[in-house]
Amino acid sequence: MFEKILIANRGEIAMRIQRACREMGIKTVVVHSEADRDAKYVKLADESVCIGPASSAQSYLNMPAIISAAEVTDAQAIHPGYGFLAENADFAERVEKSGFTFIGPTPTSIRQMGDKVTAKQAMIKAGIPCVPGSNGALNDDEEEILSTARKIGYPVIVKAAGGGGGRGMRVVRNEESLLNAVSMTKLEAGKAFGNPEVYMEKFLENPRHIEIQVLSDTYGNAIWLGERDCSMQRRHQKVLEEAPAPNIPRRLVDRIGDRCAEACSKIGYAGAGTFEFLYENGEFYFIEMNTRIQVEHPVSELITGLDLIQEQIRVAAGEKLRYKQRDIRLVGHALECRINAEDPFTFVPSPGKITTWHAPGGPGIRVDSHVYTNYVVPPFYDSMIGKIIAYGATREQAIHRMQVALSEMVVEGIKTNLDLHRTLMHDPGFIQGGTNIHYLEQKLAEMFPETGK
Ligand code: MV4
Repeated sequence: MFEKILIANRGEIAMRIQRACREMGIKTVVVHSEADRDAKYVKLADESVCIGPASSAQSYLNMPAIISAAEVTDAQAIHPGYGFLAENADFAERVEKSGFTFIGPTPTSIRQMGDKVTAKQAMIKAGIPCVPGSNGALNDDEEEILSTARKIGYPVIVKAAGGGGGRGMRVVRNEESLLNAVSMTKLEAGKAFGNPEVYMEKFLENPRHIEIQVLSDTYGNAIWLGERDCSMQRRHQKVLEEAPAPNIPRRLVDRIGDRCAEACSKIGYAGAGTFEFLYENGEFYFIEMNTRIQVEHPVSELITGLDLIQEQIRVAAGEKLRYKQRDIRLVGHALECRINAEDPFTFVPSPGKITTWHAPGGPGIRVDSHVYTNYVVPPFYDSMIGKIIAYGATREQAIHRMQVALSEMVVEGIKTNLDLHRTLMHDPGFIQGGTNIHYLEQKLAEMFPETGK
């Protein structure tokens, strides 16, 4: 096992990785920007290295600075967390070439999944159901593009191979607007991702976003750790996640989960990962695979009893998976509310000094956060300041526990989305379960018709 791991991230996930390491007796090095110098998790680490100014480009995205920090502190492995360099294949490659272990899948896997066209081709080959669409990237033949869309049937969606997470896509509802939409998406994709390739899919109007958590080792063993429902989102930012997904027949989820684990072995995937699906009318359709640990990983931890960060570290250290699929039992229900420092009406980030931070507790309540009273939320990074995760034997119990936790939680000095969560926990649609990806935006439009949000 590693003796020392460098954490190439900040905020709650830096704190989360540090806790996992300390429990395993692994020393930690935290790299930080000048803006994060005084954060408590930086002081809690065994060592810390300032790698640059506040701007992410010069600190958390600064590959040479991070690798130098690993060299000077004699760390053996680098955990990238999520965001920043977590899904950067070049970074993973440079980490490995410098003699360190990248805690995550191979650069080849990251690259394969980073290109949504090669990802989809790999999934089709591995027997994962995908959204009907073009066979690979579109070429320049206009007649062929038109006939592909005709075969799929309108509406279609044109997506950039280099996109993902909602970036670089266009819905096309009729043949008249298709060719222009394709050229526009190509042009934008070339500029934004350095790759003008686009592909086409049937556009699903009202799907749910269901994802499967997987974990595999470097010996071809792979398991899946239940699903998460991440449909409650606004502008591609998840707000609330839960596991298991309510109101989906168990046999359907089990079947897709088994396929995902099988696919991991087939494609030689090693590490933690997430298969993203759209779920509509009783069918799952693969859209993307994430090759990182995700923000919402705690809900999977609570229903499986695993520590996903520790398992990532074990797999990266070359250990065999400690669990077979039959060892995995999904027990109970978990919800996660993301607490953001933001204006509750405009959703504009609200950085500044937290004058009161009172976190909830009690049975089944977990709070993953790096903040505290008098912490100053810097304006340079993501506005998420923590997560409340509630676990219960049933969904109903998890909701009740989350309601109580949200009523206890006090954050003063900055604006937050706590009231939105309090509203959602009593929302009839949410309580019934199984809302689609448009539900929250529609609800917000009804709540605040004048703001147009
Ligand atoms: C889609 C879709 C409908 N049909 N693909 C958005 C993020 C990226 N991961 C894929 N996305 C979508 N792809 C087809 N064929 C609708 C979305 C989508 C969406 C997906 C998941 C969660 C939130 C979303 C919000 C808007 C659109």
